[in-house]
Amino acid sequence: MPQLHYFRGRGRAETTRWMLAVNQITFENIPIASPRALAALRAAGKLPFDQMPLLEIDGLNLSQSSAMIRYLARRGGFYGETETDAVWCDMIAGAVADFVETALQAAFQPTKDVALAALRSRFEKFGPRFEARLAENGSGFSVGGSLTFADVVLVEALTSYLEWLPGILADTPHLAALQESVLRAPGIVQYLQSAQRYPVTNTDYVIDVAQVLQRALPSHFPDQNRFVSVP
Ligand SMILES: N[C@@H](CCC(=O)N[C@@H](CS)C(=O)NCC(=O)O)C(=O)O
Repeated sequence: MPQLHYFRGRGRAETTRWMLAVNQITFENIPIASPRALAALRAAGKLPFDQMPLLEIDGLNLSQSSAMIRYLARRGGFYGETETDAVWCDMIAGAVADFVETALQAAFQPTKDVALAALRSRFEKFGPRFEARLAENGSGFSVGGSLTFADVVLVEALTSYLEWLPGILADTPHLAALQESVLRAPGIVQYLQSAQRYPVTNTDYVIDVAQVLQRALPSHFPDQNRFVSVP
């Protein structure tokens, strides 16, 4: 069974989980919960760039979430029909990577207001562009006439935004419709209801990451260097 090695949370592994789900591939989350577990993973020689997530699938050790989602897109036929579709998928997925970064960082911000302001501003930049793309494409999907990985990662990102800013899709009906349709897609429905779906990222996750990586916490935390290893 494919194994996904990562911290105990969504983070940079979450797009891969959604792509495994939409491919209806059963997988196992392997939580890396201590510096020792991370050291063992590093020692196993499976991390080409010394980073997580790691996806073990089809006899491959995949690094870089952008490569994982594309591998799974090709594997499952979620990369569009033509070269033009494929490059649109890549463009949209690239924009989504820029867009979702603010959501990935939200729990690391000093206050909820700071996080919300950053999310609002990022949505104001990208939301209308994604909406326009959907309107122009006209099929209900962002590329071609069927679901692609661009839609999956876009809805994964929107789902995170909505957890912080419910109602943010009120003025973007095409995005709201895409959101609904992807959340109903076979595989995604089951994944989101499963124990493999980690809860909304919060400060426990921020602490967990610092503890595993033995690095400093964000500066607003008390005793911010509590996990930093002293050589
Ligand atoms: N672009 C990479 C980023 C990977 C990354 O930054 N991983 C972090 C955890 S989220 C990591 O392993 N950091 C430890 C290190 O770089 O030593 C991806 O999307 O997979």
